[in-house]
Amino acid sequence: MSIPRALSIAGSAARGGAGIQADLKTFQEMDVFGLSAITAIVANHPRTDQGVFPIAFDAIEAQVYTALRDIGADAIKTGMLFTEEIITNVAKWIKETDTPNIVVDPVMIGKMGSALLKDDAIEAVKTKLIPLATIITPNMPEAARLLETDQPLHSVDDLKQAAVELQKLGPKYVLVKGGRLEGPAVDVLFDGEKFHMLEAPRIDTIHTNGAGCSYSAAITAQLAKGKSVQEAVEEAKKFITAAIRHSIPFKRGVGPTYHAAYQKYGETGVHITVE
Ligand code: PXL
Repeated sequence: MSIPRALSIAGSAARGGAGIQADLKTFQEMDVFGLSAITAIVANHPRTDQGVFPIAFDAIEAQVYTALRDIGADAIKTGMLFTEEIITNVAKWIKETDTPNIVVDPVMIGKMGSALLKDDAIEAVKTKLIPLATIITPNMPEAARLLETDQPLHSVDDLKQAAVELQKLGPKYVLVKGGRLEGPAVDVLFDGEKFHMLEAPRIDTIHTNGAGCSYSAAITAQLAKGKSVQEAVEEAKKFITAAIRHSIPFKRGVGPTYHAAYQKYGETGVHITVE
């Protein structure tokens, strides 16, 4: 017997809702065999207040090498890569594999405020990693940052324009996520020709820690299963909308989304239009 496999190269989030933890929970929900390579640990030290603990480069290389050599991957997702050295090498490793589906989530700042990417590493994301991507999944601030514009994105039209510009960096598809829009949460998927608008109702909650990670992990899982990019994004949007609808406050700060929600409760609030 065989099942689809997905490798996440990302940070470990001790709070359990984002990063590698979100990715593996999402892969499991979708019956995809999850593999991980941890680049850094995100957790707050109670005395020093240190928030990011990088992993030695050799340990990152060992994880990627072992995962791909012993198990293999039908899709690879990148999340928190943190440094230029890691980005450059992840790009090299991706080029060396025959994995057909590459999802690049260009994470920069966590919902709890952690810096997940060094400022001097953004250029490497743009020039080395994004050109290899099947799909990139920036949110609105990340899209603006990648485009080096001081103009924040406000409207669905801004998202569409950003998607067109970002596609020029070389990924096959761009998904600009409209989680920070006013009104419904509309995401724009652009394939170089058509726009797919995925609309979900705005859910009134602050508890969305790891929503971006989980959304792109769901896309990764669906691609690993052989779905088209459009199908993968549609299923993932339903998954993350349900997960946000049923998100969990827990004890302190921004709570996580609930990864089991889509399986348990389904989701009928997502609507798609094509232009
Ligand atoms: O959601 C972005 C994110 C990605 N990766 C790690 C994180 C976070 C947010 O907290 O901790 C490791």
